[in-house]
Amino acid sequence: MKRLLISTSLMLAIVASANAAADDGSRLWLHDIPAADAATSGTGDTAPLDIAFSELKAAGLADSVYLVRSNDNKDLGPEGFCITRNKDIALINSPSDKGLLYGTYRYLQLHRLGVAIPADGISSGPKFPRRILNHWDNLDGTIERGYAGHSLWKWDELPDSLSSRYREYARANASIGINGTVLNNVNASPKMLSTDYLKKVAAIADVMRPYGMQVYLSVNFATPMALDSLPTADPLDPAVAEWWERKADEIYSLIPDFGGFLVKANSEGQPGPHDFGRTHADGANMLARALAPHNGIVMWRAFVYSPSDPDRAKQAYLEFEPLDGQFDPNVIIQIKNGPIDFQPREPYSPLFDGLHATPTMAELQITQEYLGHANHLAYLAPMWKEFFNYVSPDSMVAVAGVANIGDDVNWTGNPMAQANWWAFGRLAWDPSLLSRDIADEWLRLSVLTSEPPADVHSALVGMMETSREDVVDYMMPLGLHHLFAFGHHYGPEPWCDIPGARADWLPVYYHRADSAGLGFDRSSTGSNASAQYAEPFRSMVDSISTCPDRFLLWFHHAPWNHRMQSGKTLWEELCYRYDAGVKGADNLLEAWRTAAPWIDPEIYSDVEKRLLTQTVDARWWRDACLEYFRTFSGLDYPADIEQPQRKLPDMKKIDLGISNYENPSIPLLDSKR
Ligand code: GCW
Repeated sequence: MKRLLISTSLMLAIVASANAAADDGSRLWLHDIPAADAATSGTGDTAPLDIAFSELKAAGLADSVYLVRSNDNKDLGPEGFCITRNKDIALINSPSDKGLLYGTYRYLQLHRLGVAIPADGISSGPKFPRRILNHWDNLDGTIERGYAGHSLWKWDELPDSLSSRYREYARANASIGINGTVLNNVNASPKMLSTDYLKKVAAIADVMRPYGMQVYLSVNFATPMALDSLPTADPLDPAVAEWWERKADEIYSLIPDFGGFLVKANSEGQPGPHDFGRTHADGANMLARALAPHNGIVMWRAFVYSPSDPDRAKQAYLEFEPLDGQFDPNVIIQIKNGPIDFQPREPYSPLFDGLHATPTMAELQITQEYLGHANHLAYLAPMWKEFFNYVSPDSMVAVAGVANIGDDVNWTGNPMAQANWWAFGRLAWDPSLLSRDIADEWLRLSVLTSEPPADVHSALVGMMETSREDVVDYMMPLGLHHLFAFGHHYGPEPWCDIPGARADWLPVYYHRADSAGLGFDRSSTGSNASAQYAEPFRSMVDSISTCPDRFLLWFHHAPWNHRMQSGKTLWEELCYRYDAGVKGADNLLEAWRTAAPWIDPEIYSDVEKRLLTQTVDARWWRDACLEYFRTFSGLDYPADIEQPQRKLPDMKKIDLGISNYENPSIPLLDSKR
């Protein structure tokens, strides 16, 4: 066993700094550990170890924690670690320096949480070798679907000037085990691969490296044409393949540990191999061959929906399943969790069932594009757990999360949305963790200034746990999806029908309300999307009598008087679901208010304002959807729900859609609360 024992003499007491000054949210879950003290100039192979020492030193634990590099726990993978205790000394043990860094951060978290290391120690290794953030950041500093300010990456200042936030970002990610970042939007500018920009990327990569983070880039498939005037980007043209090989050589000469490419091809107007009569496999493999000599990978997205079938939910499977087995080994197909697009609830994507001979990875969305942006609380760990319940993490080689991070002081706009960044990292490391434990730790490491009474604490955890389901209930319960106003994906416009727009961008395409009922028939009597799933899910959702209520209107056009599993009719259940969503939003606010004394005042009032907006928006959603669907059902509301307040003609007069794209908001009609 190779051993490396190090300790320093400094012994400081941990000082809870959270109470000392107003909290602007910038310190994330790393509160008590002063970032400046944990700075390191370390570069090269031992940099993660240098950082681990600095962190322990800054926390005053350098004397009581030993880092041991050993090969004893190989089955936890190269990044895994064990923490054991011998009297007053903690031993962190890993085969790699990166593993020691991860173990150190975990130890520091447990220490702050007051969790004692059990007698048999703690062993932990990451489920997915690649745990990656995807930034949809544009080179002009805007962020597609970003709600926390502008991009962190200051391209105009790079490479000469480095924002201090790059290191803070790397550190935050390392502290939760995230080991990769795609810096730019999948709607990628060809300029990203210009030499000038690659030097900027290299400067960022130098900051990420000591923290164990690899940098990746999204690439535009037609870059050789746009950047170097090649007449084609045909993947089977030798000159094109050679261009990419040279580009890869250039990238690796600047960034030796570059991770690889993420590609959105032939999707929403992006160029791709289909433009040249080639397949996704032709395109992906050509890039993969350019990267293979450098150990780089291609993450090829399956988010495609060329209208080859009248049901958009089927299209990714239709395009990719026939290509199974045709991809090079360093290609991973990156699949959104659901078949459409990050809706508040979707069934899992059947493409996970369709690819057997091709490595896959899940793309989850941390930014709340469809869950109330930075205004609404929606703690997403329960949603991701739900997904991993259907699709085994064992079937994937990596996981990506579309980041919710911008240059706002508190990183994520809504302070509570930091929990989703944290939760993504925690679940990417270990998808078997419980979402309530993840929430509990985050609350104690980030938001709470001192420990509240047990009932308050559990109300806070409870509010996080139910919040996503509340959003589903007041926006799109029972399998409804995409009822958003056109463009910004914030407010409801179930009636939205824009002449000339793609049908599958419009709510009426998805909900199909008529006097007979509601929902999209994707069963064998309809589009037969259910047939893309493996058994037993296929049969379960195909039959209206066994389809779970939560997916009913995704898979069936159900009659208004359909008997739900609850025993209520569809119409009644719909009304009660929207009502439950509104009540749920009220409860979130209530729970938050009970916790006020234990939360920093600045964060408290910021979140309170947002929760208030959420209660108003929830009612707007309920009113818009129920009033509109009632024009089809012709039925009355149950007497025991809070009755919708607004009338359809009034709501239709307010344009929540494309003309308010830049600054979506639902007018605060009811802010008296
Ligand atoms: O959800 C849709 C978004 C687009 C996004 C696209 C994608 C980056 O509305 O903004 O583009 O998905 O995932 O490619």
